Amino acid sequence: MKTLKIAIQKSGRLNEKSVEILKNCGLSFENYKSSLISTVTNFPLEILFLRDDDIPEYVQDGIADLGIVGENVIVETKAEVDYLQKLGFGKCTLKIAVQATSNIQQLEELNGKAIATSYPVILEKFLQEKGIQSDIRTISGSVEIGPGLGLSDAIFDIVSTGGTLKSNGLKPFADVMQSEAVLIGNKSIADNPEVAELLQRIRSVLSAKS
Ligand code: PRT
Ligand code: ZN
Repeated sequence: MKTLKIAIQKSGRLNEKSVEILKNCGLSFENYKSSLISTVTNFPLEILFLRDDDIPEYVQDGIADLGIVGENVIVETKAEVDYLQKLGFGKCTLKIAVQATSNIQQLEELNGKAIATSYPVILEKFLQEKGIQSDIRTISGSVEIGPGLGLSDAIFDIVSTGGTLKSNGLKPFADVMQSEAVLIGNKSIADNPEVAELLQRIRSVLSAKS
């Protein structure tokens, strides 16, 4: 029997809930400490602890068979993987935001404007669909400070409570994408009986919760 591998986030917003759902499936393993791989003692499964950004590609390339990651990261990395199950945590919305004092009203007003983001692929697809041409500035983090410093006219980022936007003098302008954590699989593992067993356990954990 082949030992499956599942990639989950090493640390960050999705780690705790990812570990929790696997434990609730009856799997015994140690959470990430310093080893990047943990062996499940009562199921043919190894857990790989990775940066979330790397998870879709690892699953696409078959280095991991399964993964738990935010939909936003899957779309942004353009990875070709199967979406097996939405997991109900890590919920957020990717939004375009502008300065709270801005009187911008229509999407068309973003034509020619600079938008700072860490998610250029998702943003570009949205703007293209709307026929808008903006100057997308890709930066790796803290995009919220851009407008205040005059670096960009708007930002495109993940929002959950909206507190970060507010404390940086920004307001939401347009919702682009909803996201939550999902279980993804490599394209070639659909018929694997252990995957089917794990998926069934995850689904019963989720339905017991709702
Ligand atoms: O180290 P690694 O690369 O693995 O982690 P990371 O720092 O890239 O990601 P992490 O742990 O911050 O987020 C992992 C995933 O959680 C994201 O890809 C989303 O799918 C999901 N998620 C859910 C969020 C949020 N909610 C969220 N609020 N990711 C980020 N945020 C940020 C947001 O951008 C803002 O800056 O949290 C800040 C607070 O948000 P507010 O609106 O509540 O103020
Ligand atoms: Zn990341």
